[in-house]
Amino acid sequence: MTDITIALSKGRIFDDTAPLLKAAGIEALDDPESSRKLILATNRNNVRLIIVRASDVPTYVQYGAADLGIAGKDVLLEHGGIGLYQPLDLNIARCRMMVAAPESFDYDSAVRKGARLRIATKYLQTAREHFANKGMHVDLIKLYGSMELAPLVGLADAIVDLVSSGNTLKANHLKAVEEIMPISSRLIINQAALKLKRTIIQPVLEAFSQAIEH
Ligand code: PRT
Ligand code: MG
Repeated sequence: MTDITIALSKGRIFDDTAPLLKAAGIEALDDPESSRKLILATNRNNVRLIIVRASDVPTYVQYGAADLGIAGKDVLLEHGGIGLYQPLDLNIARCRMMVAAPESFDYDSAVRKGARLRIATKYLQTAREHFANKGMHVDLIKLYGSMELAPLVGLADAIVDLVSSGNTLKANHLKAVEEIMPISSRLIINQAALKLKRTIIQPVLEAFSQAIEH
């Protein structure tokens, strides 16, 4: 069997990956924004795309349900990367993982005083490691989205979330108080698939590598 399946999420990752796929000679026959199909055929009869939630991409690739995938570093850190080969930073869907708090909150002084902060986030692993490295004791509250709301209604003192333009923070009277790390998306490959399907995967890898903007 020499077919390959590539797992992608729609939205910014699909949009930023389409030019890279095109450079590798791969074009989807349907637009995932308008089509309800979860399996998209491409112009190449040996390549198909599957559309999954961004945070599910590593799972599909880990178990070999997809051979390749594109996932944010934020998602990969939470997943742990088991069974995945991560050969390329694609430098797409870039943003920053930040700690943010209400404009009126004096985060630096709370940290200096050793206050025990409540932090809401969907990125538990990343947040746990960040605050442990700072020697801070925090209570982490797991959320699945709209983290910006949590400090506004007293659920948390601060949040750990992704920021790109900063407009969402501003609209909710929050400010970034600490940068945790820059984030971009990576190509991930199932380790067994790379060995078994190298003749199809290797040219895709090379085309992506040529097409990446540095
Ligand atoms: O949306 P869904 O719940 O399905 O999943 P998702 O949010 O994980 O997926 P998606 O497609 O929104 O994001 C996919 C990947 O894009 C993420 O895993 C990141 O690696 C990357 N990315 C880049 C971002 C952003 N920029 C980003 N700004 N992901 C999310 N955001 C959100 C952020 O969480 C915040 O709520 O956008 C908001 C802030 O944006 P600004 O521009 O107002 O600062
Ligand atoms: Mg989203």
